[in-house]
Amino acid sequence: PAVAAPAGGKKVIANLFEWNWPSVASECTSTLGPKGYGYVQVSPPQEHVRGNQWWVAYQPVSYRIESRKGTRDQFRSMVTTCQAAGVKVIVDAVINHMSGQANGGTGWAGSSYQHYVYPGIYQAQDFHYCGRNGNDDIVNYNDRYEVQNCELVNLADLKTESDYVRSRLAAYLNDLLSLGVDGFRLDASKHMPAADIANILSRLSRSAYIVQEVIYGAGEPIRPEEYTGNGDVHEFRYGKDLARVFRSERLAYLRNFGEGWGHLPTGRASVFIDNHDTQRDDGGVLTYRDRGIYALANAFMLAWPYGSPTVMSSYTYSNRDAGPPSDGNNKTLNTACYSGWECEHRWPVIANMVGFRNATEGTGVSNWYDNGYQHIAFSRTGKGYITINDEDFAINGRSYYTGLPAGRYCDVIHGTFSANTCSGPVITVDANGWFTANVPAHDAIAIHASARL
Ligand code: LM2
Repeated sequence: PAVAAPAGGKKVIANLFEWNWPSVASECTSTLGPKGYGYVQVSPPQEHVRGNQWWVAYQPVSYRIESRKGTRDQFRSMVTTCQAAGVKVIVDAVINHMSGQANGGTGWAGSSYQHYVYPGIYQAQDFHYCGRNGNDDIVNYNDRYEVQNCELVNLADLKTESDYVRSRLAAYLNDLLSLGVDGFRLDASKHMPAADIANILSRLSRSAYIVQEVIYGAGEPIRPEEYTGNGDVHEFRYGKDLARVFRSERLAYLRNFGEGWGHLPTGRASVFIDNHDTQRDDGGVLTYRDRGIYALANAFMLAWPYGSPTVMSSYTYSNRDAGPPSDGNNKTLNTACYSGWECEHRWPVIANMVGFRNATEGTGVSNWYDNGYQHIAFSRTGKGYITINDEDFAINGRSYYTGLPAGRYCDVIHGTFSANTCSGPVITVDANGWFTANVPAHDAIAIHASARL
């Protein structure tokens, strides 16, 4: 049985892309728990092909929990540590395919493999051979059969309609559940029929949070909506549309962002500004390289009540294929934030807005304001208020109606609230629910009920 994110509670996911297990564990304790993140998403934990590219993780050769990111024991201990810090763990599960190397070899943990033979796990009969395009690769995304029966970049495509393959995949997921994990991001879900995923999930030993990767493509026959019966679905239009709005349109257009733009139902949408694929392969999206505007876009995502947000956390790269900082044997090094790793989830604006999301959970939007262009503001009714000024000029001396109880609130965009003190500016809401403040160009102010002095 699968369930979506539980109502209420802390729902923000931090995607610690390619972090090793000891580093994930210490981040849960030092930062993710204290800042209010509800989940950490980790990169694929199973044995994979060797190499220093990040994408070796997406080429499984066995389901041993042993990878460049750590051993089974380190993984188990990471899960326990994160949960003790109040952070649930979501695993990126690669279940559509195995490796794509034309020649076999030896995996990270020592398992030998051939392209369609993974001894003791899968044999040639367990894979699809679609008989198209000369090499069985997917070419035409307008053809449902091809997308679900041919190979994604030569990756050996599992026959997910077969009872044996389903049971083997469920055994892998159940092993992860036995190690305590709380949910799965199902990689390449679009390449598996929704009914196959439903069958695999029906074999799970307990409920788990499910998010499926189904990349929206205009006019394509396979649609994200087909998968909502299984759990949440990544809404790829969100980050693309938001980037366009920030780069070349108007923030004023965001007043009905989400379902009003034709995106998935809010209760099923998993949203993000960028992920590990789009930051590399989709020139349009905002990424850590956009710095202040990236922080503002994340602040909007965390303030706006649509979908379940994921905050991306990247390592620094210039070459698309380059793996994370690692030792001479391609073992991933411990994370050093701001030195080879971007750690967007720690940026003060982003980390503090997680607290805003938690404080305003379950409330709607009211008091929308826009100037027709790049200045917007809105309340999360009774609990919070944000104004974002993405104009090239400061907006000074304006008054904002928040509807919040009178009081002194920490501006969490410029200060951190802790132990009842604010390290930045304090915003005073008067008895009628108004405050007056200056907002610099490309900046914001945000206040909420859990950061009130
Ligand atoms: C995904 N979602 O559906 C992941 O989010 C994405 O990152 C994965 O691609 C993909 N599906 C497969 O799990 C990455 C990466 C590719 C890489 C594959 C497999 O973006 O570049 O492909 O993982 O490691 C690489 C080579 C490719 C080669 C393939 C097989 O780039 O040229 O194909 O390995 O050897 C011949």
